Amino acid sequence: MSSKTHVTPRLDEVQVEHRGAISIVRLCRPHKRNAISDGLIAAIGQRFAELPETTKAVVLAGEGDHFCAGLDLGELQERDAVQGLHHSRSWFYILRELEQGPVPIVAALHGAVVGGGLELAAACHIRVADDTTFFALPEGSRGIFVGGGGAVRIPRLIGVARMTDMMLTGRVYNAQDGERIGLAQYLVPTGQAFDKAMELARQVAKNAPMTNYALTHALPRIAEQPADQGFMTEALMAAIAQSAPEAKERVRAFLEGRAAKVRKA
Ligand code: 1HE
Repeated sequence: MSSKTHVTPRLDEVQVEHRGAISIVRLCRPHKRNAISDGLIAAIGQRFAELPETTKAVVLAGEGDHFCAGLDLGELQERDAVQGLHHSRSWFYILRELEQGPVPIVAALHGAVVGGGLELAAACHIRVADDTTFFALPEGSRGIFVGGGGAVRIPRLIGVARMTDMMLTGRVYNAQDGERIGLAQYLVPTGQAFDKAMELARQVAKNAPMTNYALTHALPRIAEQPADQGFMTEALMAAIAQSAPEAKERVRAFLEGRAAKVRKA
């Protein structure tokens, strides 16, 4: 974390468990509703940086009744402008490492997914919400602004107009409406977000590694490029992916009737 090397990661507040090819990263600060302190964001960065090569997908979850209450507002009070700039940059650095990291991340959401908690979720690749989930950006009412990459990532999910409304008016989206507008791709009954996220992560882990690499590294960049450059990057990525021996074998398996067909949903 370039500008915040003095921060001691609170590794006790971000626990990791490995289940085969899936690693579970869990925010464990439930008494503060998983509010993200400097030590907690540093620990998230360290936990992801230390994932073993055997990890093929991650489920990110929160302990307690809420996924994450956002920035630890207690620490905000002590920061001046320059420290605030470095603080924001440290979030960008860490969340970019998640978004463009080695493996896809499935966020299992429940309860509050607010402020920096929504920014964290937005850096993940798939979001699964259960019925208890609610989404908000209370920064507006706290007199501040997003600062963890939300101004870039959240409009990509829901559009500038909806994010502007959320911050101007304090609008809270419930789970159903959150899924409808694109804050989550999946909506499941209460208490089932983690299991659904695990199921999806297992599916993701079965993909050819180059496909997952293309989705975590190439797609976010292509989406930011002007169309003409994006088409070229896409073509280059496609050429690399299809030339991998694993891609050839998977296509052969389908042609020989050994692979699953796409079934009607
Ligand atoms: C906190 C935080 C926090 C809880 N920073 N301490 N985020 C917010 O503005 C959301 C603020 N939090 C809430 O609205 C509510 O706490 C919740 C809806 C998330 C949960 O409500 P509830 O009733 O379950 O819990 P609680 O009683 O409000 O909170 C329990 C404790 O957690 C309490 O501390 P305690 O010592 O009195 O027990 C709260 O003070 C503490 N707590 N949330 C610090 N956020 C990169 S920039 C991002 C900018 C932002 O994220 S701004 C939005 C911040």
